[in-house]
Amino acid sequence: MNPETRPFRVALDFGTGSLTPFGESLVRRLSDMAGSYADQAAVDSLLACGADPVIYRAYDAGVPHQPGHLIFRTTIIDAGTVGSEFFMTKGHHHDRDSAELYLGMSGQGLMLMESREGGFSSEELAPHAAVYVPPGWAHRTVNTGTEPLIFLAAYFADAGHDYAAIERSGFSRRVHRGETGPELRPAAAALGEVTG
Ligand code: PAN
Ligand code: ZN
Repeated sequence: MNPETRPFRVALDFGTGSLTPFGESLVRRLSDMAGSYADQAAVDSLLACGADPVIYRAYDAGVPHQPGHLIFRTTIIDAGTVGSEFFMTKGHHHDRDSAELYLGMSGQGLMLMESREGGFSSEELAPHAAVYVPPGWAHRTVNTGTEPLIFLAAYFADAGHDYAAIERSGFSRRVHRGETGPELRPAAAALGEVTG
């Protein structure tokens, strides 16, 4: 434990996701997420016409990354799609398998979770809902609504983030805007739809 860390409080704005007095710690644009979306033609044409939208941002409470501490941060995923696939986070495993707790603050979304053993689960994330991510489950959050999706996540300070496996093989399911609402589709089928 860092003996210099005193108890503190932050102001949480449920409407914007800001975490005062802290500033934005992360901004990910479409160009930062190469390969994440199934429809590469849609990615290319957005980038070619100069549109490189911000997909999501995060505010971090600045807790030290030392064992025993609990990191917490808000994420704001804008509403939108790339092709028919909803805006989402890159998704990751934690280097050290450990749990994480998500709390919905505003908007409507879906969490995709996948275990190292091939298990899959999806849970809706919305205000008044908390989603528990057990140790060893990769997680990605998808904004399935028309407003920004805002949530708070808390995880162990020594968990670390491993993006490589997800960048390599993605999640087994993708979330698309369907005729009647969000549709969870097998990743292979989603790719087939784009290329076929
Ligand atoms: C979250 C995520 C945040 C951004 O705080 O880090 O939503 O998503 P990516 O890290 O996948 O870009 C969390 O799960 N932290 O562990
Ligand atoms: Zn995480």
